[in-house]
Amino acid sequence: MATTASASFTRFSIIPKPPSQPHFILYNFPNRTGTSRFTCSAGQAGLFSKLGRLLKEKAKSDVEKLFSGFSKTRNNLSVIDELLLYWNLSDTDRVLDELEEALLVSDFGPKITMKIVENLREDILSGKLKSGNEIKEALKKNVLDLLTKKGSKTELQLGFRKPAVIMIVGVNGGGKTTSLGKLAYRLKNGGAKILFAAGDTFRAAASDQLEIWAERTGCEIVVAESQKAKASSVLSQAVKRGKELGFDVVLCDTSGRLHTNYSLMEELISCKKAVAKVVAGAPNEILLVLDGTTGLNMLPQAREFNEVVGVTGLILTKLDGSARGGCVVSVVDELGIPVKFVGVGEGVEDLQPFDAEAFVNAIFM
Ligand SMILES: Nc1nc2c(ncn2[C@@H]2O[C@H](COP(=O)(O)OP(=O)(O)OP(=O)(O)O)[C@@H](O)[C@H]2O)c(=O)[nH]1
Ligand SMILES: [Mg+2]
Repeated sequence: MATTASASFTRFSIIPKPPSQPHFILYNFPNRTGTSRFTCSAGQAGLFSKLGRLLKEKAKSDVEKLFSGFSKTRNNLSVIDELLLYWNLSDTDRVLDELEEALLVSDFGPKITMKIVENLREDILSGKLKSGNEIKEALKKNVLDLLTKKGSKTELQLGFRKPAVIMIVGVNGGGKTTSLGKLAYRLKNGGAKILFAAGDTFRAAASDQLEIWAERTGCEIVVAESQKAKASSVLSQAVKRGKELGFDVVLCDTSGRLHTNYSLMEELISCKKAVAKVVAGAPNEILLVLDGTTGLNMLPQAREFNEVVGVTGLILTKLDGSARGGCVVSVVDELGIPVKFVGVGEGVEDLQPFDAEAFVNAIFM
C-alpha cells in the first residue's frame, strides 16, 4: 500500500495488479465534508428512493436558480405577454402567428409549436379561452402536458443493489465531467457515499479534471495508472471497488464521442457490459449530456446514443447561456426520454433536478 502521492490528496490504496491488466488507483480525499449518512432501515432501496425524493424536493424549493438559469429563454418568450395583454378575438390570427414565431425562436421545434398553436386556436375559436390571461395559462398547460406525458420519470432510478452505477455519456465538451461533479455534490449532500470512475481514458487531462471534482466534493476516485487502460476496465474495476468498499453510488465519467463514430459508440456498449458483469442490473442510469446551446441540433445525437446504449435520462447543460430552452420540450417529445437534470451555470450547485412545473414557470413569466 503506497502512502502519499501529491500535496493535494492521499493515495491510500492500490488495487492489486492482475498480470494482464493495467494498474488502477483508488484515491481518497482527506478533506471530506458532510460525512453524515442516512440511517435507513428499509435497506439500500430505502436510501435510493430517499435520495430521489430529496432531489425532487430540492428541485421544487430551488426555483430561483432555475428562474435565473432560464432568463435568456424567458426574455425570448416575454413577447408573448405583450401580445396577450392586448389580445382580442378579431386579432387572434396575428397574435397566434407571433406566438408561433416566439416559440420557434426558442427552439420548441416546428412540430411542437404547431401542436400548441393549433390547440390554442381551437380553444379560442370554441370560446373556451376568453382572455389573454386564459390563453397564457392554456399555453403553459400545453407545455406541461407535453413534458409530463412522455418524460414523467424525472427521478433518478438507482435500483436496489449497492452500488448503484450511473454512466455519463455524450459528445465532446457537452458538460459530462462537470455535471458528474455537480451530481456527486447533490448525492453526497443527500448522504450517499460516492465513488468516481475516471472512464475518460482518451483525453490526457480528463482524469486530472475529474480528480479536481473528486477533491472539491470530497469523493473518492478510481483512475487508471496506465494511459493505455481501456475505459471498460476502468469502469469495471471501479464498480468492483465500489462493491467491496461499500460505496452507495459509482459515477462513471466517459470520453466525449461523436454519435457518428461507430467504434467509439461500440466502446460504450463494452463499458455497459463490463459494469453489468460486476453488479446485476448495472448501469442503473445512463445519462446523456446534451449541450443546451445547440438547441434542436441535439436531437440527432440523442437519437443515436439512445439507439446504441439505451439512454435512461437526459442532462441538458448550459441552459443559462442559451435562449433556446424550448428544446427541452422538443427533446422529451421526440425521444420520450425524461430530462433528469438541467445545468444552469458552472458552479457546484448549478445542476438542478428537473421539475416540469418549475421549468414552465421559469420560461414563461
Ligand atoms: N455555463 C455553463 N457552463 C457549463 C455547464 N456545464 C458545463 N459547463 C462548462 O462546459 C465546459 C465543458 O465541460 P466539461 O464538463 O469538461 O465537458 P465534457 O463533456 O466532460 O467534455 P469532454 O470530456 O472534453 O468531452 C466547461 O467549461 C464547463 O464549465 C452549464 O450548465 N452552464
Ligand atoms: Mg469530460
